[in-house]
Amino acid sequence: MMQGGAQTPLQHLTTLLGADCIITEPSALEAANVDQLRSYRGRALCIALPRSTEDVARLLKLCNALRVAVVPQGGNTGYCGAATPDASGTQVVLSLRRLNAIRSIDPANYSMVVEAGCILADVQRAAAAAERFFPLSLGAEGSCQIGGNLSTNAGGVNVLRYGMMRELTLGLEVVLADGRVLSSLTALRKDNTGYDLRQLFIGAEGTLGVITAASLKIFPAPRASATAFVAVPDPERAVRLLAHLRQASGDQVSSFELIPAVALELVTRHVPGARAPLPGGSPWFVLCELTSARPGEALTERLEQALSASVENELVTDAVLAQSERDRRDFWHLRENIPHSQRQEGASLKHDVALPIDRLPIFVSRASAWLKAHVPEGFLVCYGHVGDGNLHFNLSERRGLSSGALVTRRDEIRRVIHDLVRDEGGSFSAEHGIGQAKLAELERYSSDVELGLMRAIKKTLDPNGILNPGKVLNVL
Ligand code: FAD
Ligand code: 2HG
Ligand code: ZN
Repeated sequence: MMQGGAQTPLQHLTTLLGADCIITEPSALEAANVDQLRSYRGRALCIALPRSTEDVARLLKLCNALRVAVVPQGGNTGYCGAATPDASGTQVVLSLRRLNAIRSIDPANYSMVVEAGCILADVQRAAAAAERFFPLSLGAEGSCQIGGNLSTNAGGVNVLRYGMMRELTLGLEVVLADGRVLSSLTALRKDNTGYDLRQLFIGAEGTLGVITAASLKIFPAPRASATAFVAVPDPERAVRLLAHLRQASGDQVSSFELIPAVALELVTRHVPGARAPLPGGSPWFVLCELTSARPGEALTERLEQALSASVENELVTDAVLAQSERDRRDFWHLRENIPHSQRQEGASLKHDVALPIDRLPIFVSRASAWLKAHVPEGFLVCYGHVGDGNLHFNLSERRGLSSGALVTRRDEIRRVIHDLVRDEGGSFSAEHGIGQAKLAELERYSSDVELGLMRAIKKTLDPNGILNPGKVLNVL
């Protein structure tokens, strides 16, 4: 008890939810206090583990009254420090991992309602068990949560065909800062009843409300696929190959990932058993996949034909098609292990950028030329979801340098790269969000009108600034 009998915020929270919903155990707090890249470290007051939407509503109402900040945290796999508390020791980390029910699945309407604490892979499995497909797919799918996917508007490897999390969402249940519940778990495809409020919360990184459940689109399950690992001379030919494959396949391309030789080299060096599917020599590769819901569709033949024509047109220099599910998995294993291998290699800088696809090659060539001339401390590992114009334009520190040589130049390098992105009509934040890593970038690259509207929305929905303060937006 505090002097005079007043309760501390921790005591208030424990009284409200019960001791089994408030964690203060140091090892649990340690995991929540640090982001997965270990770039940010904070100190949480506690972790709150509510059991229901009503618990979340009561918690936020109390925190709003006490002016206690709340930091929602999903699987803590994000890249921008968006789920990390500050160092004050006063912020509550709110985990929805107990809200992990698949509430309903409606195969006839191609929709499902899931709670925000569901792990993404569990949602994919639930859809598959109903002979449907939930297409969001990314390297962290075994630990990230739907609430985090929604709040970062996650992308991944199937965006080209199915869209980002925003496009996959039909409705949301959200608890507002004052504890009111906005419940709109509709399964409607058409609904023009005023402003589309759900879109405000998608990609808001927990700064406007806490998402407790979502109504999601599901799709016919893929029943045929064809996957190829393709050598291309440069990104320009990769972009032209994509255009050709979309037309030649009747728009059945679901993934189209660009992989540079240097990334393949990192993976084969750092991941035991990984091996390159094609002989060396090519500077760039593409991993592409066609899928169809129609069983027995001749996708392999279609892909083979399209790739042969592309060899003749000099878009492609070599290609290998997966002959089995094992081959297919091995190809994807290489792609999915790039982030891990880059991490094993040492310090790195990440730039998650999006370009209009026709400007992507010129951006790569301008930015690479600048790096070559000005950044001897690092080498480029530029890969990504080229099918939707998203590049991970990352750098790794060269070996043998004094540790930190690259990272100390982070801001300067980032400025040049992001300015080049802007010059080519692109975005400095494609799929990983803003968090606390890119606040200054948002201010630099947004107009006064955009920033003014964002701040007005924040003030309206969270007038006391309790929801994930210091993330996305500096509120003046
Ligand atoms: P967290 O990191 O815990 O939180 C992210 C943000 O969401 C924070 O602002 C947090 O406050 C907020 N939040 C979490 N839950 C809620 C909620 N219920 N209500 C309101 N706000 C909430 N991302 C991609 O887009 N595409 C990729 O291909 C991709 N690949 C990755 C590969 C690897 C190996 C790793 C480690 C990460 C990858 N990511 C990728 C990044 C990350 O996995 C995604 O951003 C993911 O969507 C984050 O989910 P999470 O549950 O871990 O969220
Ligand atoms: C991916 O596409 C992820 O693999 C991670 O978005 C990107 O580590 C990165 O920079
Ligand atoms: Zn990515």
